Amino acid sequence: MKDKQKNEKPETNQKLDDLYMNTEDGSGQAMTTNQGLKINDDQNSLTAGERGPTLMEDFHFREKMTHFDHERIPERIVHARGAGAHGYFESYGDWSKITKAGFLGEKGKRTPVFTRFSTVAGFKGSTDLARDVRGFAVKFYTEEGNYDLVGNNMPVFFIQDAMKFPDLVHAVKPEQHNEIPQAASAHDTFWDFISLMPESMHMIMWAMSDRALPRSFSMMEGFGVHTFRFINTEGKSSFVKFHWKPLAGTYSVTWDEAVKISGQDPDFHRRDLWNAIDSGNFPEWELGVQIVAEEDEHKFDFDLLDPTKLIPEELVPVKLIGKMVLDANPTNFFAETEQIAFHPGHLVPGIDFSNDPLLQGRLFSYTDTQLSRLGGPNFNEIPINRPIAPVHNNQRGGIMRQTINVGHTSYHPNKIGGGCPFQAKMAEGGYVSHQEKIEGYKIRKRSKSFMDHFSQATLFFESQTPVEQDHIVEALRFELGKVKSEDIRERMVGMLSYVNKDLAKKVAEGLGIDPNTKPEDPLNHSYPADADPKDYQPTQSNPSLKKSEKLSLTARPGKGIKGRSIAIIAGDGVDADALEAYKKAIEKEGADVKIVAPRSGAIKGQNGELIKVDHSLLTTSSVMFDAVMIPDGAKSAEMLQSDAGAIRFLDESYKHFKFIAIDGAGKQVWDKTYASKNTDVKGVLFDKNVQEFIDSVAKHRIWDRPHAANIPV
Ligand code: HDE
Repeated sequence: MKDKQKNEKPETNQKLDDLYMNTEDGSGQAMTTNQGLKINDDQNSLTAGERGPTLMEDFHFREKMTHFDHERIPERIVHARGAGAHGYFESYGDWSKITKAGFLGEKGKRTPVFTRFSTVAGFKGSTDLARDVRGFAVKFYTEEGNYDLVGNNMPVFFIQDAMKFPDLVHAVKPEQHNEIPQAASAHDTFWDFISLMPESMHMIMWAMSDRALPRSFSMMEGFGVHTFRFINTEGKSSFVKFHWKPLAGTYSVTWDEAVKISGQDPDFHRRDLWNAIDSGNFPEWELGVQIVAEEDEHKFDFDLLDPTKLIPEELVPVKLIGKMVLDANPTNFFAETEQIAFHPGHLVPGIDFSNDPLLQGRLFSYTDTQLSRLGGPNFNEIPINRPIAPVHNNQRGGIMRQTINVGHTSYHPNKIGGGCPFQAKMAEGGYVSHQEKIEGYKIRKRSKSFMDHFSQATLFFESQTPVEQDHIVEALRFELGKVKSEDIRERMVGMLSYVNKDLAKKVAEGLGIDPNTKPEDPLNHSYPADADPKDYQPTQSNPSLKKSEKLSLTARPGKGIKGRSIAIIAGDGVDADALEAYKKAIEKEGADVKIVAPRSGAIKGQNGELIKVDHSLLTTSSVMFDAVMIPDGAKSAEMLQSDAGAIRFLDESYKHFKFIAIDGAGKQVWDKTYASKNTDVKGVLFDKNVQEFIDSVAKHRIWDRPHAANIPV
């Protein structure tokens, strides 16, 4: 791997080459001021006498301190915490029959991308493992200009109209009086708002499911959420929904792990992405599309323009059209990941909007927010944001303008400048918005076709496996358990009873409220002052599809164990050959192995070999790993069985449904655990070969462990 920190010129793609022009490398160079003056003393201020005051003329001190004082920019109002990487997108074919987008027009065509993943509610320094939606934003640097697919890891949204976005965000962010809690929806204002907005119920099911706790960015799906339009080379339009499908499969962690990971390593996802790329295990997703012909727009029992609805894959299959590979870490977090500015309105010919009212509102918000976040209208000139396609127009000036526009004219039409820059004909790549006939009154009113708020919430819940359903119940018990207001809890139980009676009953039991709590009347509080509330109450269609198996995380297993992390716990006297063979076999499959021992530094193998320790039992814990292994070695087992950290590691792994491999004398360590007291122990492999362990880890977790919840760690 190239070490980009040393500023070697990366060769991977055109965008990285473009960024290289703006890099700076101080190695072997003298330190200078921002004016290029060589600095002789960077340690001491210029003072009047040895013990006297600092002088105003100390230009070096002033420059250094002033720059430092202004180092921060406002964090994103939502999606503040994120991590990103460079890579490429490769088209699987020539898709010009459905879209004329050039980057999808040729088999094997590669386009550079930068992808940023994020949580939504937490501040920039919050934990990666908050229960939250994840942002999944991809900037394609195409030859026809930048195309941004700014999606989430859930295919629907909380609200139907952008007008409600500031309310939603104010409700979920820390409460305004005391700025508590951080990166958590488990508080009164969020659930107060939600309990009055039945349209949020489908998204609530997703947000309370395991989707909100991904194991890794590389193990989550991405969705464009809104319905967009594709326009083909003949100008024919169809509706399209975008999907990203991870090749590693879709996997999550449990809530108990998430809470513990947040303490152990709040950078868990960020580090995982960085390490995977650094070690050459590049994360990959396939881009999928669901295409709906224009004439089929009204054939569904929901409205395609309603962002609280998805198109079940059983109704319209996902067609895979390309692959994204993230293969280069950023060189500098601030310059790239922080300064990147996405916008769902950054389009290329062949892609257009639908009239989804949430999407329409987003089209205003994303440029607007950059004006305060990045300080002015020239943020498109920041290296990570500038297209690889040439930029020519008559926009001029503004704070921090970088481009030096030549010539006399900055208007159109002109003759002095030869009419340039000229407008491009459609055939030359000029963007033409799709013509759509619109007739109607200017009104503020939600369409009746948007009013079925529960059918898909029910579909989602009933399509989950029993384990996934239990997790939703537990999540709601936790979240609403943190809500102080009894009224809000009751309203929520009432609302949930429309999704699934059993779900509402179980949540009510956990909260200690009457499971027969009646839903509030009216249920929906989101209507105009002069409206009749009855006109805004949810309707219930009777969709033909009762179950959509693709909505379960289990529907998309990955192949193998690429991207997983495995702990081998060992002490002095371990069977070094066996340990080494195990490690090699696992690493060959693209997983990461760490040697964990009672102390840092190194341990000694049976025959005195030195084995480097990656973590002591103090600096890591089971929640950082997907599975654990204890190798043979009598002395090693003796050392580990008296180490509480090792015993807890095994018990906690068992509690979190992880596979455990125990070889030879390692059994003595296992026998010290709480877990070993169970008669019916599942997913613990005694003296099995490494392949069996690898095949088990590929299944991620063994959910069939009835006693797991009782392990007291
Ligand atoms: Fe965003 N959103 N959003 N959003 N969004 C932002 O833009 C907004 C929505 C999404 O990594 C902001 O540059 C409105 C849906 C991602 O930099 C802001 C509405 C989806 C990111 C904004 C929505 C998203 C953002 C804050 C409702 C999934 C992070 C900083 C109408 C399809 C991008 C910024 C990154 C960021 C507005 C709803 C995805 C304020 C008004 C739905 C992934 O402009």
